[in-house]
Amino acid sequence: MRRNTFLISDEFPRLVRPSRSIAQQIRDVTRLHNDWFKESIPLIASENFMSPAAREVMNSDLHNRYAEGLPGKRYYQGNIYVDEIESACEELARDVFACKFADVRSVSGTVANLAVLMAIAKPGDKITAVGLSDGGHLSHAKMGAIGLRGLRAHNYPFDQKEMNIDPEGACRLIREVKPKVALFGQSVYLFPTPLEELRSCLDEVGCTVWYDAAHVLGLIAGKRFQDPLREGVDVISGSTHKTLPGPQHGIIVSDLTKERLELSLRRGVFPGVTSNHHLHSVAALAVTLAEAKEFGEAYADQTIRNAKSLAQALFERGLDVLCEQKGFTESHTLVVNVEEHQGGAKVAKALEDANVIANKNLLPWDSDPVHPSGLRIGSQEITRLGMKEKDMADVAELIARVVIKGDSTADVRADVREFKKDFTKAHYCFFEGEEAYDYPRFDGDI
Ligand code: DSN
Repeated sequence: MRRNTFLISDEFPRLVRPSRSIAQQIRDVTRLHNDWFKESIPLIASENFMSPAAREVMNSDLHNRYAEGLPGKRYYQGNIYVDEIESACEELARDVFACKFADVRSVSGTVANLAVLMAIAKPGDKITAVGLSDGGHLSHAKMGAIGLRGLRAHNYPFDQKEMNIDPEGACRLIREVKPKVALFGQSVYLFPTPLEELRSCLDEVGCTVWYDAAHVLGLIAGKRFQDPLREGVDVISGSTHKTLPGPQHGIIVSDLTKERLELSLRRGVFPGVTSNHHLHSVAALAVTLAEAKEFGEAYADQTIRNAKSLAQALFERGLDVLCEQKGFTESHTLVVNVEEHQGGAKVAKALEDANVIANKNLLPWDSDPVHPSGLRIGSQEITRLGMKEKDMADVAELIARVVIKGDSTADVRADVREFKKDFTKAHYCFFEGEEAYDYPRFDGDI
């Protein structure tokens, strides 16, 4: 059975095979993983798959090279084509996000956040952010990047019914704390941040307004959800592999509304928090941004429509999907309170057993991160696999059979496999219709 491959001994916490056989087994297990996802319904709100064209450049010699610095100002030779690719990637990012500045060298979203923190704040400064249980990200918390930079964090009051920052309370906090930086953005992101409502108090305090768009970057690229740079934000950071279906990488964009911002952001990224910046990922990001220009609006539209339809279909089957009165969501994410069905951890595990991959999540009233009451679901990856509103009823039924009806997970798994056969190809990209999860395989064993 794929769930226990005996790669590591149960008795001794170390590898138990000769190296050649371990390498072979790693190949086998990796292939099992790929095959498993092909037969599963992927609903993790922070994941996606790269397009065939992005995958091709990702699997290139660029991966083997170094290119510290900026195009034309490198510390290494061998960067003639790298410079072209990186310059094109920056230009595409400026175009897609309609802004003056883009840096595409952060190797992840959290690294991009660290770079922004290096650029716009000093140890001891105050920052306001969304709290973890309200959907804030680890890097926005004391235990993450904000703490590492030595900042003092204050969390906005959160309206649990609206599943959003309480604008009046947030304005009061901002006026009282007078932060150097006001940070927005969430990992459970159902509705746009009320930036317009916060604008006068942010202007009054004069803080730098920073928006972590990781979860909704692909929606913003598709001109949906919200337009932070036009709503008073100075800097956007993000990972590039959630709703934006690119490589695991990071990005920073800005309209350079504050003095010296360009230089500080550049220095924050390099030499601040990166040396080499994963050139294969920059190429894959460039291809992804080119695809976002062409297909981004249709993809973002369908992603949001699917999230709403899936939420409605789950709600109709008796699940406690949050924010029914507000149409459940305006993003790719929906959240279900599964406390009465044994909680998020058990429900997510049972769904995994049925090849439905989603994750447990803290809800604003939870305190135990190991046993939260929420289940977070994202519609972006299934949208890229070609699912539409009508398919959401099938997905909801498969989920409800596990969570509500208590059907055997083996039975549901068999039905998920059958259902998924129609959804294995990539959409909203160049080479549309190519297999989504196929990777090169060599013949023969190691
Ligand atoms: N914590 C990740 C998530 O939202 O799943 C993002 O880094």
